[in-house]
Amino acid sequence: QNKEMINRGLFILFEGVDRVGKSTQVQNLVKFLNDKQLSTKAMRFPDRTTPIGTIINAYLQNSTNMDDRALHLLFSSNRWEAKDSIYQALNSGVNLVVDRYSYSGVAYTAAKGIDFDWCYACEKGLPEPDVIIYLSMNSEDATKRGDFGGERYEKLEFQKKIKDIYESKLMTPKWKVVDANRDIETISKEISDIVNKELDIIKNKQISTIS
Ligand code: NYM
Ligand code: MG
Repeated sequence: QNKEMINRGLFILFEGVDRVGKSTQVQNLVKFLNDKQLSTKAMRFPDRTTPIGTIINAYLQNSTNMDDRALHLLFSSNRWEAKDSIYQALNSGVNLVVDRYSYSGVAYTAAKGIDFDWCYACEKGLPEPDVIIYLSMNSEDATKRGDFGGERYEKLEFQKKIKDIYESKLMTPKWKVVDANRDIETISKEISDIVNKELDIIKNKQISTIS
């Protein structure tokens, strides 16, 4: 088949604080798109399966400590090391549904009081998502959800700071804000409607980079 005839894949990103239901919605959207015969893969950051991801995982599970900036750069490296496979998937027509990316990186480190622009700088040049879906929920409700509190960062006061950085410094009019405090099917339906609209608009645009 002629290469020009393949539409590139869409880069769809889910962002939000811990326990808002991103992973569930990623799974549901991947299934929705594959059921429509649109080849789609899930991806997540941090990718804990690489050597860099192993170090990040040890930190998140509280078994090692690390300088905040050193850790930030590892999270960023963990995206840079995935860059080629992101382009490869998109250019071969595979949609990617991604659970966290650069915006998590900036929000979580800046919430520690580290300069926002410093945090953002190492993300510049990475492939940019076409669609960003931000799952929004009140921090008190999110922290009451099952499994919350097991990993580092899962503390109410810190979660509120992260939410504030997402919503006051990272969010642009392009972000799709979805109310995550509803039942799973209602949320999935709203998300699949959003993505259906974007599929047609975006498929002929070049992949841009974070700037
Ligand atoms: N996290 C995630 C960061 O601090 N920086 C990053 O760049 C990324 C991608 O890792 N609490 C944090 C957010 C989460 C934690 O992610 C693990 P998850 O989605 O819970 O596996
Ligand atoms: Mg988590």
